[in-house]
Amino acid sequence: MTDAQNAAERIAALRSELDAHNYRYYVLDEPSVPDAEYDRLFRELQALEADHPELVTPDSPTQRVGGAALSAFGEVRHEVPMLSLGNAFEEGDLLDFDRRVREGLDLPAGDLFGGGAEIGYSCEPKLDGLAVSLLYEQGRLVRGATRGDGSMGEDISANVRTIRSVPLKLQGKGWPAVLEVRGEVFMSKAGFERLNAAQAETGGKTFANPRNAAAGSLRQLDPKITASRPLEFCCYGVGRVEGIVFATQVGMIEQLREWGLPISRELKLAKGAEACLDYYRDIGERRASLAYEIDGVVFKVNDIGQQRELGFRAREPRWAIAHKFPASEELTELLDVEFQVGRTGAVTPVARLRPVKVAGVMVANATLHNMDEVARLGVMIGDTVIIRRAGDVIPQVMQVVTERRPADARPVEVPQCCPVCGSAVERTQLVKRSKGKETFSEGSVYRCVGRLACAAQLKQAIIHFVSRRAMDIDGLGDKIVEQLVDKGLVASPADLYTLTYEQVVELEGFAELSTNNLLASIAESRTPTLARFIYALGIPDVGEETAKLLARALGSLERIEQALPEVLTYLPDVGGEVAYEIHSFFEDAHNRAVIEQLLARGVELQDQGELHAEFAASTTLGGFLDKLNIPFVAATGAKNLAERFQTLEGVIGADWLDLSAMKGLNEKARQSVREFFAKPENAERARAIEAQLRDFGMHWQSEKKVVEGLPLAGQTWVLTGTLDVMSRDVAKEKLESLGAKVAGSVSAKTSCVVAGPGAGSKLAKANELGVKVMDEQAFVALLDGYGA
Ligand code: 9MJ
Repeated sequence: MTDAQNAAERIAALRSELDAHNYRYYVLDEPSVPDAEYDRLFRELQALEADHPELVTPDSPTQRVGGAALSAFGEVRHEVPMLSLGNAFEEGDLLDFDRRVREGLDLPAGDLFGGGAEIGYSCEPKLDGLAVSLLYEQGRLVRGATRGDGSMGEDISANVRTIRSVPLKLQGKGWPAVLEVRGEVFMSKAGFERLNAAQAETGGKTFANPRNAAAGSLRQLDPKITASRPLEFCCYGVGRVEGIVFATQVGMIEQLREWGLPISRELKLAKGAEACLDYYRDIGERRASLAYEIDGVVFKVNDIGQQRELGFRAREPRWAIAHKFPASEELTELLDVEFQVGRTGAVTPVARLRPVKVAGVMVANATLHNMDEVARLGVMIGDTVIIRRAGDVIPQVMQVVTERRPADARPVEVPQCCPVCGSAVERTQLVKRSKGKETFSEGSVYRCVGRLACAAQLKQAIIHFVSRRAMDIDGLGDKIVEQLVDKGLVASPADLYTLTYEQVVELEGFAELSTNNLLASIAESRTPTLARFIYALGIPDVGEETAKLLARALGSLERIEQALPEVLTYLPDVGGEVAYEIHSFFEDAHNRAVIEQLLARGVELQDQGELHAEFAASTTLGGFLDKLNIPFVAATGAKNLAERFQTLEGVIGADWLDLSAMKGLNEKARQSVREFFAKPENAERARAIEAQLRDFGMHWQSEKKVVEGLPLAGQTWVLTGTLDVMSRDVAKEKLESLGAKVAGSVSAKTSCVVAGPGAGSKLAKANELGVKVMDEQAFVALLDGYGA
């Protein structure tokens, strides 16, 4: 075989493998290989095509990147018009629609028992994006077009080709010679956030919402810009089709999925209008946790014969309807901006609005997050603003209608003194520690420095301290905490334990029985677990999970109090910032005094003692040296140092000759190592960290056993829900054997979430952040693939 024949075969094999991975990723939602493997195959294909340009075809996965920019879009005529949908806003509108459908089909309206003919409807969420048409001829994508006015649209072929979930070539078999697919191009909430953050950083245009971002990205004359935007596609119907007839709507969509087109995961068949309403309510409840924005749900008569019989009215099908969620954006006036003081002293701006009904709820306040957000919005008091209420979240100020700004609009200013206690308000500093240096920049948060001397912070601290998941003191509601603080009976959480009968019975709403009950539940709270106690302290950035982790890993309050920040960062999921928060909380004399008082007043921690140090797998000397942030010494340099000198003392004691004789460390780094350890405080600090790690039971591994080179090295996985085939512990072990870290919570840095049945908030979070999710079956297949 010639070289060219070899190349052609390999190219074909790579293309079909990449197509198959794409299909599993975008359509089946079951990634089969890690991104790194996909990228490797992709680069191999790119290299081969570069060597053999004659073998490049337009449907190759490499050809999505976008060609030359256009000066204008061409026009496209939709031979089958792209229709819009009629709307239902209330349940009654949907019942009317169902009645019209049954009348149109000459079906009985139902008997006395509510029976009669029930229509089957396909149900899907209504995506808030842009309708597009994709034309496939002989299974190849030949054209993409916008809806335009329904008869004439714009040719956006070059742009749709850049969307990874749009197949350039249909999969499987049996597709008709001509197939026009219709669906929505949209941007996930996570993709939108990422895009806006990147745009803000580079000084580009930011978008008000995912729909605008999707529209702005798709209607780009330069397809390279479109290619850089996180657009997605979901199909929900067909236009021109030659050589095949579909029997049902759901069957048709499922067939499209088999041909490689992404469809909604929420597609369902419902029998009758009541079942449609159940679907509407269910999706409505889950709306906030969906990964993308929707503005309602769409119902379509499932039987395509019946669709034909019903036909059209003006530009709307009689067989489909969009049931919209109540509008969730409104215009109102920003009357004032007040500043609230939170538990950690953060002084945050809150918008006071002229009350307005949004999605059925009166809204008078909205969050403004912080002063950076105020600046980003450019909002002034007196402005007309757009506010949005999404799901259950606090209403947000989305945008300012600057054209309506009154002449007397005033800027928003941070108070210099705390509005509650009068202490100074300081702007927080962001500290970045890197390579031995600390750099400071201004944070977006302002803080009241009054701490527990500030009534607002004290009240919030106590409300948190007594809450169910913390010390769990029953009968101490917010109003009572307020009274206790305002009357000066409680000036710190420790004072709860010296409250007397006489003091409590005097409070508003208290009598003998309720007083005794409250005092009993305070007494009962004296024996918390270590984890609850740590959580109750309200350390900034330490939630329940981190508190549990600290308690489990270090086993005693004393060890947690003494842990050095560098040591804390060895715990899974504890980053530098959190570690410094924990450390500085316990360094603070006032905090220590409160803890001592709590212990002196009878709080007795349970389950102390055991150390279960859950240190990350890669505790090597190289990793340790890397954490010291020696200037100019990167991870590989640190590893080489460790290999050469074997112990920390060896590195500290290395002289100039030893260092110059070593490979894998450049001149600058060598110099820097010497200078670093020449300072006694650095050497002492390194020794102290190492000693504490040993004290805490860290097992040191030899340099050879590092995870680098393992297939999942550098990745963080999260397991959630129940797993059937193996226990979580086994799954964790297997992942770790492949080099992955297994974490307890989902963040933007999570590589993949394995979700079994019953998965809840972690799955929702993953969807919200656009983190990859796989079920157990796909996970087992992946492990099999690696022989784990
Ligand atoms: C959206 N936007 O999700 C239709 N749509 O059907 C769904 N739009 C539609 N169907 C016919 N799911 C015209 C528009």
